[in-house]
Amino acid sequence: MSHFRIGRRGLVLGGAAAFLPLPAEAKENWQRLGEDVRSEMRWAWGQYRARAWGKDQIMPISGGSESFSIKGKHLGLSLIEALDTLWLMELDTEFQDGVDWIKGNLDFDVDGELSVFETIIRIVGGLLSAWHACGDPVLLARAKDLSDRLMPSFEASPLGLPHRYINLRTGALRGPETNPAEIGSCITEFGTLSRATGDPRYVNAAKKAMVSMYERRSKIGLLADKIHCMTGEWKSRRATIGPPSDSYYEYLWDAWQLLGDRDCLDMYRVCTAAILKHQSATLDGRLWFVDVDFETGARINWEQDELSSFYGGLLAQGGDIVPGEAYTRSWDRVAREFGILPEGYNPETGGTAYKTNDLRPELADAAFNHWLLDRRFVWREVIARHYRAMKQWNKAPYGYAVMADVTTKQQGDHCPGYWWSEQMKYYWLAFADAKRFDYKRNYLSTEGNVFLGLKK
Ligand code: IFL
Repeated sequence: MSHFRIGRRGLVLGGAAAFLPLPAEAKENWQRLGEDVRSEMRWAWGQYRARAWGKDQIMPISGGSESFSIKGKHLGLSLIEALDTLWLMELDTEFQDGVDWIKGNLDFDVDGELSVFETIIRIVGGLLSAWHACGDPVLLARAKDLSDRLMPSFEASPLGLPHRYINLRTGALRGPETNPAEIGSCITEFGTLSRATGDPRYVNAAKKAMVSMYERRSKIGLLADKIHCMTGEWKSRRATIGPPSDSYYEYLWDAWQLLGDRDCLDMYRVCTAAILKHQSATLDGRLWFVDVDFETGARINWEQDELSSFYGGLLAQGGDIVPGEAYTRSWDRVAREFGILPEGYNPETGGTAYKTNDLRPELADAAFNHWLLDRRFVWREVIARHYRAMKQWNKAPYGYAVMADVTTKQQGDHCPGYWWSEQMKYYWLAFADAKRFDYKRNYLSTEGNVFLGLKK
């Protein structure tokens, strides 16, 4: 595999043949599909602007709003998540409107508790990518202020493992029992912040947490999914590539891609080899990654979490193209069988493990990564299917909605913040040949925030 330090999702293409469209590809009007995505984004933003401006989340069926984390207190979550997507789509009036709201209203001096992990990937990341887009120093200052309020969670542990929750004003900590994803998914946000401010404290804290986690792997190289952040004692035996471990593996790779961190690359290789050896399993010709005991490798069950479907794209980025593609194809088949992906799937029964659909981006994310690597039509098709299914089933009167039951297609009155940052961006970038995106050198975070590759 190539170790060029090109963006996480970028690549050097292998000759002009890679660009020649197949007949079926030529039939699809990709530009028009891209325009359709942009027009849906503009419509949804208009609904948010009119009914939930500055609120964390719009309720897309009732037109109400809901806070994300602190009851009754809003931090403009959806607005912040949307910004770089709007900028990439050249929706500049909307983008500036959002930036102005942040400058006039966003204040983190709040007596309330937030998830350290969610706050970093969504709010710190959203502010940093918007700052990259427009260079407004207020956005960087807000990202720094928020990160400074989160830092005590890393500093309180002798092992450098953050507590799960922190009070933004008092710094009070809660949630010492934590997991790989919440410990180890901040090095690209904090690395970007350290680069921008010249203060290495952020990236050092993120790296220490990742290494500390890694050092606790079992003899067969696997991590369990619950750990005490003060003692380092494991509190579960389950190894999974899904939640709550998923983005730990993603960020080992990402630290190499964005920051050129060789230690993280080495850790990625060791973890990936162990996962491929002990967790991959084939059933009826389809590849899955099963949950296993982290010390013995014994399978726990066959159930699959939709959140794991990002993993095929990550494997391909790391050079494990064959299992990566096979795994993404397994998930695409599930999406085709149900019309839309359920939160959980059981390959043994062929039925759902959880019936909901949380308006998730992971399959589009994986296909986007495959497409950036090889530009094959098949991945664009996967993304187009994902988009069309979402438009058909998740569209509600005032935005896009989760689904309470994929078998009955009954919607739920909730639109998660990541919707604004992730799939709408992946669709747009995959279909529209976006002028403002560098398709060769780029980096998108686990939340889809672009820290490298915005073209002015
Ligand atoms: O916050 C999102 C992000 O992609 C992540 N996990 C889950 C969310 C999307 O499903 O890391």
